[in-house]
Amino acid sequence: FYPAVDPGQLIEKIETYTHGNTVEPYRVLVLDDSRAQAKYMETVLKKAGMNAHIITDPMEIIHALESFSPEIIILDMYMPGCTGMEIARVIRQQDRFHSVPIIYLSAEEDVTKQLHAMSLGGDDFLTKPIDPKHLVSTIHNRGRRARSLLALMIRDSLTGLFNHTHTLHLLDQEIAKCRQKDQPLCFAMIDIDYFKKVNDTFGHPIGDRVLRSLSMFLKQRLRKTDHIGRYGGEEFAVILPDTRESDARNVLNEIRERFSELLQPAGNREFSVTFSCGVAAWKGDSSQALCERADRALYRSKEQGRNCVTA
Ligand code: GH3
Ligand code: MG
Ligand code: MG
Ligand code: MG
Repeated sequence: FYPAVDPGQLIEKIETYTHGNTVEPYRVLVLDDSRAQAKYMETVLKKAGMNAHIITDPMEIIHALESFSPEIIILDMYMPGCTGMEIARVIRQQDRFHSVPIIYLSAEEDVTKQLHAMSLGGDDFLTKPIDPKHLVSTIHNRGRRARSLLALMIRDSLTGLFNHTHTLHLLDQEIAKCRQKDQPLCFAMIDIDYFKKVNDTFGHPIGDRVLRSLSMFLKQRLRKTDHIGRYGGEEFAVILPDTRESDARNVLNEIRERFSELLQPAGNREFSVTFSCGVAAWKGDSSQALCERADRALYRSKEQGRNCVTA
């Protein structure tokens, strides 16, 4: 039997601020075979401002991982037909959920058993009956760490842009959206011209600064809904959702022209840098095919003498 939730008892609503925005509610998946327990957890978590998804059947776990994409998972230890530890093993088998925090929740008081459960893929062990404050604060702490780790993992450290892997992940996501909404999408590849010469002439640190300068430039001039990634060394990728090919070409051409006018400082000297760009519109095909078309367009820009945008 579970007590009614007293909001006053709960930890104050989670309002962590970063960049002036309220942090998105944590997506918490709860698996407990007891419907009453599951409902109670749902109430507690929702009152704490979290996005809770409750399942009572262990068989639903795979589907829930896929459709809900949890950031934190809470598992009951004993369920009919399986244990929380077995479920944890299934979760850990998926690359994407390899380090998602897993919190066990059980009436189990035997510390040896608790520690054994932890050794099998769990991060915390909370005992029933749950103390709402303890639960919410555990989720909050685990969630914050998981998010900051994830934020580091998806970024390139030199430029702060998305890294190669995450850029491709975003591209797949955007393509999936386009399939549903029947919207256009463009993908652009950018490669700095004669960048080796910049390094050779002015040194590697100046070269690094040029990479950061182009990153900032792209961030400032593209929309918030566009995604910018560092695809490789001096190559960048831009995903432009809801954009037609002619618009993408115009935007990137404008950026190309402005960037080429920018003076890059090097001690008491100044120099300028250009880039070439290839644009491709999504044609209902795979992200791989789209990338290949953008790459070929980029190659044509290089062939045509560089400092231009080709679609
Ligand atoms: P092209 O116009 O044909 O693209 O010529 P390029 O010189 O730009 O192309 P190339 O592929 O020959 O050289 C790329 C250079 O980019 C070589 C490499 O040292 C440099 N580079 C790659 N990553 C970094 C980095 O993180 N920092 C710096 N400073 N240079 C980098
Ligand atoms: Mg149970
Ligand atoms: Mg290159
Ligand atoms: Mg280059």
